[in-house]
Amino acid sequence: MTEDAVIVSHGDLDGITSGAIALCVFPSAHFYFSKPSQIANDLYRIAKYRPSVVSVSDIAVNAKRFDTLLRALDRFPTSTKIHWIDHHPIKSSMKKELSQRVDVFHEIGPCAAELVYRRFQSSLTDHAARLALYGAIGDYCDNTPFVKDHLEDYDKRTLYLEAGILVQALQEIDYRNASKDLVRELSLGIEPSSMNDIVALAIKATRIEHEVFRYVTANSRKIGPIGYVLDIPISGYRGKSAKFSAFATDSQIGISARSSNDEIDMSIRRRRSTIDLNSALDNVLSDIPNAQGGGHPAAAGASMDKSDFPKFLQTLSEYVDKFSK
Ligand SMILES: [Mn+2]
Repeated sequence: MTEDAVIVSHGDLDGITSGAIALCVFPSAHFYFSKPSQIANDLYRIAKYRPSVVSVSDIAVNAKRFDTLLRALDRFPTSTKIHWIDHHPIKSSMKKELSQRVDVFHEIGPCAAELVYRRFQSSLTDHAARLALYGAIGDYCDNTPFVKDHLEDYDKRTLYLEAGILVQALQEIDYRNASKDLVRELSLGIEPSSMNDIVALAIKATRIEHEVFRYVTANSRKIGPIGYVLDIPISGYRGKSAKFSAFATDSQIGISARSSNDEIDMSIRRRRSTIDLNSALDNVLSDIPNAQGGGHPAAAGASMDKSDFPKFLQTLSEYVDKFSK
Protein backbone atom coordinates (compact mmCIF):
# COMPACT_ATOMS: atom_id res chain seq x y z
CA MET A 1 0.00 0.00 0.00
CA THR A 2 2.88 2.36 0.71
CA GLU A 3 4.97 1.39 -2.33
CA ASP A 4 4.03 4.51 -4.16
CA ALA A 5 3.93 7.07 -1.38
CA VAL A 6 5.57 10.45 -1.93
CA ILE A 7 6.86 12.77 0.79
CA VAL A 8 7.51 16.43 0.09
CA SER A 9 9.05 18.67 2.71
CA HIS A 10 11.05 21.83 3.29
CA GLY A 11 14.87 21.93 3.42
CA ASP A 12 15.40 23.41 6.88
CA LEU A 13 15.71 21.31 10.03
CA ASP A 14 11.98 21.30 10.73
CA GLY A 15 11.33 20.27 7.13
CA ILE A 16 14.00 17.57 7.26
CA THR A 17 12.78 16.11 10.55
CA SER A 18 9.10 16.29 9.57
CA GLY A 19 10.00 14.53 6.32
CA ALA A 20 12.03 11.92 8.21
CA ILE A 21 9.07 11.24 10.53
CA ALA A 22 6.79 10.82 7.50
CA LEU A 23 9.38 8.38 6.12
CA CYS A 24 9.06 6.33 9.32
CA VAL A 25 5.37 6.01 8.46
CA PHE A 26 5.90 5.38 4.72
CA PRO A 27 9.39 3.80 4.62
CA SER A 28 9.47 3.11 0.89
CA ALA A 29 8.23 6.56 -0.11
CA HIS A 30 10.00 8.79 -2.60
CA PHE A 31 11.27 11.91 -0.90
CA TYR A 32 11.54 15.40 -2.41
CA PHE A 33 12.41 18.83 -1.12
CA SER A 34 10.22 21.75 -2.06
CA LYS A 35 9.38 25.30 -1.00
CA PRO A 36 6.35 27.60 -1.16
CA SER A 37 7.25 29.07 -4.55
CA GLN A 38 7.85 25.59 -6.04
CA ILE A 39 5.25 23.34 -4.46
CA ALA A 40 2.58 23.73 -7.15
CA ASN A 41 5.05 22.78 -9.91
CA ASP A 42 6.37 19.88 -7.87
CA LEU A 43 2.86 18.55 -7.26
CA TYR A 44 2.03 18.79 -10.98
CA ARG A 45 5.00 16.55 -11.64
CA ILE A 46 4.22 14.14 -8.78
CA ALA A 47 0.56 13.80 -9.84
CA LYS A 48 1.74 12.02 -13.00
CA TYR A 49 2.91 9.04 -10.91
CA ARG A 50 -0.61 8.68 -9.47
CA PRO A 51 0.76 7.88 -5.98
CA SER A 52 -1.54 6.38 -3.37
CA VAL A 53 -0.31 8.72 -0.64
CA VAL A 54 1.31 12.15 -0.61
CA SER A 55 2.54 13.81 2.56
CA VAL A 56 3.44 17.50 2.34
CA SER A 57 5.02 19.07 5.41
CA ASP A 58 6.41 22.45 6.47
CA ILE A 59 5.51 24.16 3.18
CA ALA A 60 3.74 27.51 3.59
CA VAL A 61 0.77 28.17 1.32
CA ASN A 62 1.74 31.05 -0.93
CA ALA A 63 -1.41 33.19 -1.24
CA LYS A 64 -0.29 34.59 -4.60
CA ARG A 65 0.01 31.10 -6.08
CA PHE A 66 -2.98 29.54 -4.36
CA ASP A 67 -4.98 28.97 -7.56
CA THR A 68 -2.03 27.22 -9.21
CA LEU A 69 -1.72 25.03 -6.14
CA LEU A 70 -5.40 24.05 -6.31
CA ARG A 71 -5.04 23.23 -10.02
CA ALA A 72 -2.03 21.03 -9.24
CA LEU A 73 -3.99 19.20 -6.54
CA ASP A 74 -6.81 18.62 -9.05
CA ARG A 75 -4.37 16.63 -11.18
CA PHE A 76 -4.25 13.81 -8.64
CA PRO A 77 -6.66 10.91 -9.00
CA THR A 78 -9.29 10.91 -6.26
CA SER A 79 -7.70 7.71 -4.94
CA THR A 80 -4.60 9.65 -3.86
CA LYS A 81 -4.71 10.48 -0.17
CA ILE A 82 -2.95 13.80 0.37
CA HIS A 83 -1.78 14.91 3.82
CA TRP A 84 -1.01 18.61 4.22
CA ILE A 85 0.74 19.20 7.53
CA ASP A 86 1.95 22.68 8.30
CA HIS A 87 2.34 25.45 10.86
CA HIS A 88 2.73 28.58 8.74
CA PRO A 89 0.03 31.25 8.92
CA ILE A 90 -2.71 30.66 6.33
CA LYS A 91 -5.88 32.59 5.54
CA SER A 92 -8.89 30.72 6.91
CA SER A 93 -10.68 30.86 3.55
CA MET A 94 -7.70 29.12 1.93
CA LYS A 95 -7.46 26.55 4.69
CA LYS A 96 -11.12 25.75 4.14
CA GLU A 97 -10.72 25.43 0.40
CA LEU A 98 -7.61 23.28 0.78
CA SER A 99 -9.44 21.02 3.23
CA GLN A 100 -11.98 20.13 0.57
CA ARG A 101 -9.31 18.29 -1.37
CA VAL A 102 -6.61 17.31 1.11
CA ASP A 103 -6.34 16.17 4.70
CA VAL A 104 -5.15 19.38 6.39
CA PHE A 105 -3.45 19.15 9.78
CA HIS A 106 -2.56 22.72 10.65
CA GLU A 107 -1.77 24.55 13.86
CA ILE A 108 0.11 27.74 14.63
CA GLY A 109 2.62 27.31 17.46
CA PRO A 110 4.04 23.82 17.13
CA CYS A 111 6.65 23.03 14.49
CA ALA A 112 5.74 20.90 11.48
CA ALA A 113 7.74 17.94 12.84
CA GLU A 114 5.62 17.90 16.00
CA LEU A 115 2.48 18.02 13.87
CA VAL A 116 3.60 15.15 11.60
CA TYR A 117 4.45 13.13 14.69
CA ARG A 118 1.08 13.80 16.28
CA ARG A 119 -0.78 13.11 13.05
CA PHE A 120 0.77 9.65 12.69
CA GLN A 121 1.57 8.97 16.35
CA SER A 122 -0.18 5.56 16.46
CA SER A 123 2.20 4.12 13.85
CA LEU A 124 5.39 5.71 15.22
CA THR A 125 8.08 4.66 17.68
CA ASP A 126 10.09 6.66 20.22
CA HIS A 127 12.86 7.72 17.91
CA ALA A 128 10.34 9.63 15.81
CA ALA A 129 9.46 11.61 18.94
CA ARG A 130 13.11 12.59 19.24
CA LEU A 131 13.05 13.79 15.63
CA ALA A 132 10.00 15.91 16.45
CA LEU A 133 11.98 17.49 19.30
CA TYR A 134 14.92 18.27 16.97
CA GLY A 135 12.51 19.95 14.56
CA ALA A 136 10.98 21.93 17.41
CA ILE A 137 14.39 23.12 18.63
CA GLY A 138 15.37 23.99 15.04
CA ASP A 139 12.29 26.14 14.52
CA TYR A 140 12.28 27.73 18.03
CA CYS A 141 8.98 25.91 18.70
CA ASP A 142 10.20 24.17 21.86
CA ASN A 143 7.66 25.74 24.19
CA THR A 144 4.60 23.68 23.29
CA PRO A 145 2.99 21.27 25.80
CA PHE A 146 4.01 18.34 23.57
CA VAL A 147 7.66 19.38 23.43
CA LYS A 148 7.91 20.28 27.12
CA ASP A 149 6.44 16.87 28.01
CA HIS A 150 8.77 14.93 25.73
CA LEU A 151 11.91 16.87 26.69
CA GLU A 152 11.32 15.35 30.13
CA ASP A 153 11.59 11.84 28.67
CA TYR A 154 15.29 12.23 27.91
CA ASP A 155 18.14 14.49 29.02
CA LYS A 156 17.21 17.69 27.27
CA ARG A 157 20.79 18.93 27.20
CA THR A 158 21.69 15.99 24.98
CA LEU A 159 18.70 16.63 22.74
CA TYR A 160 19.80 20.26 22.27
CA LEU A 161 23.28 19.07 21.37
CA GLU A 162 21.95 16.62 18.78
CA ALA A 163 19.57 19.22 17.36
CA GLY A 164 22.32 21.85 17.45
CA ILE A 165 24.61 19.61 15.41
CA LEU A 166 21.92 19.44 12.74
CA VAL A 167 21.09 23.15 12.82
CA GLN A 168 24.74 24.06 12.42
CA ALA A 169 25.59 21.44 9.78
CA LEU A 170 22.65 22.58 7.65
CA GLN A 171 24.30 25.99 7.30
CA GLU A 172 27.02 24.26 5.32
CA ILE A 173 24.93 21.81 3.27
CA ASP A 174 23.40 22.50 -0.11
CA TYR A 175 20.15 20.86 0.93
CA ARG A 176 18.92 19.73 -2.46
CA ASN A 177 21.99 17.61 -3.03
CA ALA A 178 23.16 16.41 0.31
CA SER A 179 20.26 16.39 2.74
CA LYS A 180 18.24 13.58 1.18
CA ASP A 181 20.63 11.03 2.67
CA LEU A 182 20.36 12.87 5.97
CA VAL A 183 16.57 12.47 5.91
CA ARG A 184 16.96 8.71 5.32
CA GLU A 185 19.53 8.30 8.08
CA LEU A 186 17.39 10.21 10.56
CA SER A 187 14.35 8.11 9.70
CA LEU A 188 16.41 4.99 10.39
CA GLY A 189 17.17 6.24 13.88
CA ILE A 190 20.81 7.22 13.38
CA GLU A 191 21.66 10.04 15.79
CA PRO A 192 23.39 13.17 14.43
CA SER A 193 26.35 12.67 16.79
CA SER A 194 27.01 9.35 15.01
CA MET A 195 27.24 10.99 11.58
CA ASN A 196 30.90 11.94 11.31
CA ASP A 197 30.49 14.16 8.26
CA ILE A 198 27.60 16.02 9.88
CA VAL A 199 29.52 16.56 13.12
CA ALA A 200 32.52 17.93 11.21
CA LEU A 201 30.30 20.31 9.23
CA ALA A 202 28.57 21.44 12.42
CA ILE A 203 31.88 22.40 14.03
CA LYS A 204 33.02 24.16 10.87
CA ALA A 205 29.72 26.07 10.68
CA THR A 206 29.98 27.07 14.33
CA ARG A 207 33.45 28.55 13.80
CA ILE A 208 32.19 30.42 10.75
CA GLU A 209 29.19 31.66 12.73
CA HIS A 210 31.48 33.30 15.28
CA GLU A 211 33.23 35.07 12.38
CA VAL A 212 29.86 36.12 10.96
CA PHE A 213 28.93 37.53 14.37
CA ARG A 214 32.08 39.66 14.39
CA TYR A 215 31.45 40.84 10.82
CA VAL A 216 27.82 41.75 11.50
CA THR A 217 28.77 43.59 14.69
CA ALA A 218 31.22 45.74 12.74
CA ASN A 219 29.09 46.31 9.63
CA SER A 220 25.46 46.70 10.72
CA ARG A 221 23.57 49.92 10.21
CA LYS A 222 20.50 51.20 11.96
CA ILE A 223 17.39 52.93 10.75
CA GLY A 224 14.86 53.58 13.53
CA PRO A 225 14.02 50.28 15.25
CA ILE A 226 15.69 48.21 12.52
CA GLY A 227 19.25 46.96 12.34
CA TYR A 228 20.42 45.64 8.99
CA VAL A 229 23.47 44.24 7.32
CA LEU A 230 24.05 44.00 3.57
CA ASP A 231 25.85 41.32 1.60
CA ILE A 232 27.75 39.48 4.28
CA PRO A 233 30.77 37.95 2.52
CA ILE A 234 29.57 34.35 2.85
CA SER A 235 26.52 32.49 1.63
CA GLY A 236 23.98 31.18 4.13
CA TYR A 237 23.89 32.31 7.78
CA ARG A 238 21.10 34.70 6.84
CA GLY A 239 18.71 34.08 9.71
CA LYS A 240 21.55 34.12 12.17
CA SER A 241 23.10 37.32 10.79
CA ALA A 242 19.66 39.01 10.85
CA LYS A 243 19.39 38.17 14.53
CA PHE A 244 22.98 39.36 15.19
CA SER A 245 22.25 42.62 13.38
CA ALA A 246 19.33 43.37 15.70
CA PHE A 247 21.58 42.77 18.70
CA ALA A 248 24.54 44.71 17.26
CA THR A 249 22.38 47.80 16.75
CA ASP A 250 20.18 47.28 19.82
CA SER A 251 17.11 47.05 17.58
CA GLN A 252 13.76 45.24 17.66
CA ILE A 253 14.15 44.00 14.11
CA GLY A 254 17.20 42.59 12.38
CA ILE A 255 17.63 42.15 8.63
CA SER A 256 20.32 40.39 6.65
CA ALA A 257 19.98 41.22 2.97
CA ARG A 258 21.73 39.94 -0.12
CA SER A 259 21.62 41.79 -3.42
CA SER A 260 22.15 40.37 -6.87
CA ASN A 261 21.78 42.49 -10.03
CA ASP A 262 18.50 44.36 -9.55
CA GLU A 263 17.08 42.16 -6.82
CA ILE A 264 17.50 42.04 -3.08
CA ASP A 265 16.32 39.32 -0.76
CA MET A 266 16.51 39.15 2.97
CA SER A 267 15.92 37.28 6.19
CA ILE A 268 14.15 39.17 8.94
CA ARG A 269 14.12 38.35 12.66
CA ARG A 270 12.78 40.07 15.75
CA ARG A 271 14.45 40.64 19.10
CA ARG A 272 12.79 41.36 22.43
CA SER A 273 9.67 42.24 20.48
CA THR A 274 6.26 40.65 20.01
CA ILE A 275 5.66 42.20 16.61
CA ASP A 276 4.24 39.72 14.08
CA LEU A 277 6.72 39.88 11.20
CA ASN A 278 4.42 37.97 8.86
CA SER A 279 1.60 40.51 9.33
CA ALA A 280 4.07 43.39 9.18
CA LEU A 281 5.30 42.18 5.78
CA ASP A 282 1.76 41.58 4.56
CA ASN A 283 1.08 45.21 5.34
CA VAL A 284 4.31 46.84 4.20
CA LEU A 285 4.94 44.82 1.02
CA SER A 286 1.49 45.47 -0.46
CA ASP A 287 2.68 48.93 -1.55
CA ILE A 288 5.84 47.67 -3.24
CA PRO A 289 5.21 46.40 -6.80
CA ASN A 290 7.54 43.39 -7.26
CA ALA A 291 7.94 42.50 -3.63
CA GLN A 292 7.02 39.25 -2.00
CA GLY A 293 7.58 37.76 1.41
CA GLY A 294 6.18 36.32 4.59
CA GLY A 295 6.85 33.55 7.06
CA HIS A 296 6.28 33.29 10.78
CA PRO A 297 5.63 35.91 13.47
CA ALA A 298 9.24 35.66 14.67
CA ALA A 299 11.07 34.78 11.45
CA ALA A 300 10.33 35.88 7.92
CA GLY A 301 11.87 36.64 4.57
CA ALA A 302 11.23 39.00 1.69
CA SER A 303 12.51 39.92 -1.75
CA MET A 304 12.01 42.99 -3.91
CA ASP A 305 13.65 45.25 -6.50
CA LYS A 306 16.88 46.59 -5.08
CA SER A 307 15.80 50.18 -5.69
CA ASP A 308 12.81 49.68 -3.35
CA PHE A 309 14.92 48.60 -0.38
CA PRO A 310 15.39 52.06 1.19
CA LYS A 311 11.67 52.75 0.94
CA PHE A 312 10.94 49.32 2.43
CA LEU A 313 13.22 50.01 5.41
CA GLN A 314 11.53 53.37 5.93
CA THR A 315 7.98 51.97 5.77
CA LEU A 316 8.78 48.97 7.95
CA SER A 317 10.47 51.21 10.49
CA GLU A 318 7.36 53.42 10.68
CA TYR A 319 5.17 50.33 11.00
CA VAL A 320 7.27 48.99 13.87
CA ASP A 321 7.27 52.36 15.65
CA LYS A 322 3.49 52.58 15.36
CA PHE A 323 3.14 49.00 16.63
CA SER A 324 5.36 49.54 19.67
CA LYS A 325 3.45 52.60 20.88
MN1 LIG B 1 8.89 24.87 10.02
